[in-house]
Amino acid sequence: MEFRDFSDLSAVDQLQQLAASPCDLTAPNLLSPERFAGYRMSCCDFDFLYASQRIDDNVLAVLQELADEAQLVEKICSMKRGEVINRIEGFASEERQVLHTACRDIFRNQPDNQEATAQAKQQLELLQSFLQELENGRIVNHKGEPFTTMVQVGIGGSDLGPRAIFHALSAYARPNKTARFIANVDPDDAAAVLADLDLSRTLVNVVSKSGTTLETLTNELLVREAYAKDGLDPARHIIAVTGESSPMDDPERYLASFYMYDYIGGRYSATSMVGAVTLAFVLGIDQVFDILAGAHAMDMAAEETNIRKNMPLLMALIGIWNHNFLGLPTVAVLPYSQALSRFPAHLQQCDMESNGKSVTRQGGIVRWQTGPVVWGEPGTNGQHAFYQLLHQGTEVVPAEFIGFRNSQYRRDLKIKGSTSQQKLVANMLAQSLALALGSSSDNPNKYFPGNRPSSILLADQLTPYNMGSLLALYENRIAFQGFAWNINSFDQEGVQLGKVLATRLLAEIIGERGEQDVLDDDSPEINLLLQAGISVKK
Ligand code: G6Q
Repeated sequence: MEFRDFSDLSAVDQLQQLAASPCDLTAPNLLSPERFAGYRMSCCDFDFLYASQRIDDNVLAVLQELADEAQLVEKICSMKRGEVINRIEGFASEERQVLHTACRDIFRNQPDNQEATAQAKQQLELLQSFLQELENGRIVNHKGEPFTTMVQVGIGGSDLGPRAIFHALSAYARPNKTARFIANVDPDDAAAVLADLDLSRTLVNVVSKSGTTLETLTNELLVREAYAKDGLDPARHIIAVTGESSPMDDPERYLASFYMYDYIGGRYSATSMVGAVTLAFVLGIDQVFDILAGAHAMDMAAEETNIRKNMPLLMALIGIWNHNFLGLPTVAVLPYSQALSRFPAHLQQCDMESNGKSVTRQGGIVRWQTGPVVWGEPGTNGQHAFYQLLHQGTEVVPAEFIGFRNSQYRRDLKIKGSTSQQKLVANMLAQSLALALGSSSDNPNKYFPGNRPSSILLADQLTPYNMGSLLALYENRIAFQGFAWNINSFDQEGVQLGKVLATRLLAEIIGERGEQDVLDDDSPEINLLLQAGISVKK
């Protein structure tokens, strides 16, 4: 597969020229019914409405050229077949396949990668047997009672995706089943979760691909100690999800063990056992299959070469237009759904850890902007917080709204002629229009400039199936953008340095090194603090 520098693509020159005079959303009649009807596509239960982006047919045509020239669809297909694309040519790098899509490619006789899908199916079968044993009373607590809560202990990719999906779908939880999450090494995280738990009815799912993550191992010990204190045997309560032959790959220590594989990156692992175990415990296995089916459908949709029929590709290209050509440095993801309250946090990791890179696939320094800052909070809460800046601030922030026509619980009340769900959706649509159209006023303080881009993802209801599609929509979008920018979206070297320094500082705090060592140390960053008299010791 040929990876070319973004700035060498001829479409990039053309887009730069078009960006000199992009369409103005406040121009009279620009936002017409025809534009709304034309700049809209549907896929996997979602409508994507993009009339409020600063694009026109010319821009879309050149974005299509960019997609073709950079062979974005070919690249995603080859990723799914198992090409080793997690690498930097000529330099030590992870040198791995990227096969999270195989976890959900379980519905076809001829999956893209036979081996990875066979492993995914095998793990799903193991999970089904484990759930059956919980169901039929073969796995119970010491009093013969069923387990009601699963606590997932993990951090980063082993926490954010599963936690976001759990919150998104807890309306579908089976009776008397719930989940809690512990991630932070801050002891108060675990303490707060453990404070009100009946440990005897709780299973703990320790999730770590590497089996070496400080936070997770620490929290596992904290939990084990809590069981011991209550006179309970941790071996009857703790299960593990880890990489094959990791230090946690020790079935003796756990009630049950599941694998995830090295070709699944942490932040892309929500549809592997990393997410499936806790989600299946709470929701049941059928709902997990629905999540996988939605994700798989979106993976298939990502293979379409026409950008106007490929939702993740179109979103990726519009994102590139806003970021690289209109110069907008951030993206706000604004779900009008309380259930998606943790989804922006998951996307922050998935997007920024993937595309927050400055080195090309050939080890050169990029000469163009790569991943934007991603942030967001659920609406309407955000409206009462940071929307002031979105409407009248000096920073223009492209907004991605996500909303649903119906609520999940369908427990709603008509007040003043409308339900709360109708109010919610009306607010979302109104915000998008207000950002685009603005409003004139003689009072400068009440003037809204408008011409601020946004798009809307709209579905009937947040279900397991379309939660899966939504997850895969963003995963594929992130991969497409990384391919276009010629960066490796699948490693995370940038998180290492801070960890190394923290380990050295910790040694200092616990007094493993004498004063002399410190001054002779090859860690000038830490000596900076010490010589300035800044101490974290008590
Ligand atoms: C994600 C990253 C990172 C990882 C955590 C947890 O892509 O690799 O967030 O998921 O550091 O790692 P373990 O699962 O190995 O504990």
